[in-house]
Amino acid sequence: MIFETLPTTPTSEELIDKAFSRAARAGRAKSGVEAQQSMLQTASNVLSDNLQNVVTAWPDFHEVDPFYYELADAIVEDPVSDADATADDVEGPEDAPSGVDAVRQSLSEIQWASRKTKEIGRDYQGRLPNDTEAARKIRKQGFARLADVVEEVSGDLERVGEARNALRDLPEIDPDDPTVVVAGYPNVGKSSFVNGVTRASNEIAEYPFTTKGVRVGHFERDHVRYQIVDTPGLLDRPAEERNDIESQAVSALEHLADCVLVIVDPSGYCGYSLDAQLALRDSIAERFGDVPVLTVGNKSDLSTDVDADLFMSVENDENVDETLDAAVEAIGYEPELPFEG
Ligand SMILES: Nc1nc2c(ncn2[C@@H]2O[C@H](COP(=O)(O)OP(=O)(O)O)[C@@H](O)[C@H]2O)c(=O)[nH]1
Ligand SMILES: [Mg+2]
Repeated sequence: MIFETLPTTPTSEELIDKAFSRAARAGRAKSGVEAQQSMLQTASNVLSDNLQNVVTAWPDFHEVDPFYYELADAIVEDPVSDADATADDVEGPEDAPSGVDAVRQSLSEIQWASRKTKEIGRDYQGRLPNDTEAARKIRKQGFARLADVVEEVSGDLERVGEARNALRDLPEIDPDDPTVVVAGYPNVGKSSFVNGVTRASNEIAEYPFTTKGVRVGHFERDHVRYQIVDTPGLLDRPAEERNDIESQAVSALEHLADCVLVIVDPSGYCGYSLDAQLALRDSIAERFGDVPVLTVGNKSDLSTDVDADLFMSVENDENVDETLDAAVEAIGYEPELPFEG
């Protein structure tokens, strides 16, 4: 997973502490003006390198799969408008970037700070006089400038750190693997179905970005690994009831899905009218465009009174594998064989 390897982002205080304590150690190894020179060089190198490392740890968002891009955009919290606002902060909240754009902007600020700390180091080294006391004074001024620059991006480091924490907890999902997305109103049997077909592999991972968490599991057919995604809180009610983050997560699912199974419960035991369930099915079919959408009537042990593509009873393990087969067939995935062609 692309965000899994993102290292912890240091805070501005951690960076400054690290740089100045390394500088002090470097200074102790020398004496006179040379000690001051060495301190400036060490502090500026440590800051510049560590700031640069924060930036280069991130993937280029232009090359990130659209599924992950949308997801990252949904997960990354928008900056709180007045969190690090200062008197000369003229940007209104309506101009402030959100989601991935906010992270990208923060990364470019951190990039700026990396260049700036290098520059300051060179600049102050060039200004060191031959007198030790005078040199110490200049070195201190240099340190103050370095600390100012790092503090200026403290909000950016924080934002990038929060984004990293949110993103690295995403479970393994491969946007290139063929994927079945399971939709339908609550209590129709989505989780029972997903649990049933992935039980053997026992690999369900929660996606922690809605209150309920999207769950991702896997199954195999003809040596091909398929992903199956349960979507509580997302594709389980009308679109107009979704908040912004949820709508965006649905956009991410559109990039991911190769087949959507809309589970309906004609028995009505789920507590939702069949009309409402079919309306949800229609809106999903429209939203997912070219992706095949199959209507699956579950709880066939209770009722089959609906116009569906398939019927199953997860409870009685009837037609469950066949339903999965139908999804696999609808996907029609042809693995690329490297020795063909
Ligand atoms: N009678 C019957 N009950 C089922 C069937 N499948 C699931 N259920 C029950 O329906 C309820 C809701 O199932 P669940 O999987 O949690 O639904 P979800 O909210 O769509 O994930 C549970 O009590 C299940 O035991 C079925 O085929 N027949
Ligand atoms: Mg469920």
